[in-house]
Amino acid sequence: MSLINFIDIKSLGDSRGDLISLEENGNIPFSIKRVYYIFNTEQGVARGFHAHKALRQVAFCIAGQCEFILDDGKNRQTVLLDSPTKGILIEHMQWREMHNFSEGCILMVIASEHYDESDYIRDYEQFLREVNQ
Ligand code: T46
Repeated sequence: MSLINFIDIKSLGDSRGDLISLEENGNIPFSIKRVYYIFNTEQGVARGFHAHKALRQVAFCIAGQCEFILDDGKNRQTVLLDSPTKGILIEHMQWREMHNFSEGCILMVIASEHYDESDYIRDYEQFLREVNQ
């Protein structure tokens, strides 16, 4: 079973350029509580290395590209995010890592919940225990 669920967004572009619209419970499959973006990532830096107990998210590279690793405790898959029209759905209890950020990468994330540090599992062994129980 693939861990990678792409969210393909149709651009509403015309001869003037492109336009992407994101709507909760529409092309984003949950109610949106938060949006954040990651930029100015130094070359060679990797981020993530955690799972969330409940949070669901959709991630897009709206500029540049980066690689996501998703891991459900049994399988691990890598995907390249390289288009503002191509998002991935990151479900709860999926370990994620982000690698190989290009220069100028802007990673935008749409989240189903407000920020809550207690929702994070930042230890991989703890994640394996919880996801496999
Ligand atoms: C995720 C991946 C894709 C906040 O205060 N509010 C926020 O909404 C967020 C997202 C972070 N923070 C604080 C917590 C840390 O002190 O910002 C700092 C950096 O966060 P973190 O180290 O968790 O960043 P990443 O890039 O490892 O992970 C982030 C998200 O936290 C996470 O939910 O799924 O991007």
